[in-house]
Amino acid sequence: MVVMKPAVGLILAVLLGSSCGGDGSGGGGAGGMGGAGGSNAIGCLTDVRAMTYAANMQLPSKEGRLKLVLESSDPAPPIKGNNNWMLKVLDATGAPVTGATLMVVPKMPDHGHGTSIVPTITPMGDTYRIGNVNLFMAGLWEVTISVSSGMNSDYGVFSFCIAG
Ligand SMILES: [Cu+2]
Repeated sequence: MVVMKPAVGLILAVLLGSSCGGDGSGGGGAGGMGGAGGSNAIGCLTDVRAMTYAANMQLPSKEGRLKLVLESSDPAPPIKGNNNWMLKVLDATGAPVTGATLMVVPKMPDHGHGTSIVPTITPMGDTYRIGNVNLFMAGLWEVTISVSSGMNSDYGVFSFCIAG
């Protein structure tokens, strides 16, 4: 049983300043964090990589050993900013996998950056609470969830188009 220590980075400004310039779709560039009223064009609305959020959405892991069940997102669907997810992990027989070590890494594949805020993992019975899923800008995010538990080690990627 491993409980990861909450580790919240506060250097988001550094990240914002150094990355994120690549897509050319927005006029705002790196300063966009505070601009809640901005009218960023969301280029991912019809992106085939983006999944449609639904409570209890299921994702087979890459090697097919596990199933990741996103029971809920708060807020729902995921928004620009901090999100808290409830995730259940099922094994090949459909039984909940408890006591696993999870690693959750959000990234924007088209911008080549992640986030300095490390999501927190809190086991809650059969479910894991993933706090601080910090999707800090509009666009396509890929959230890789790696699970290791005994013999099972696998991962899945949830992809969402985050509105501005
Ligand atoms: Cu970005």
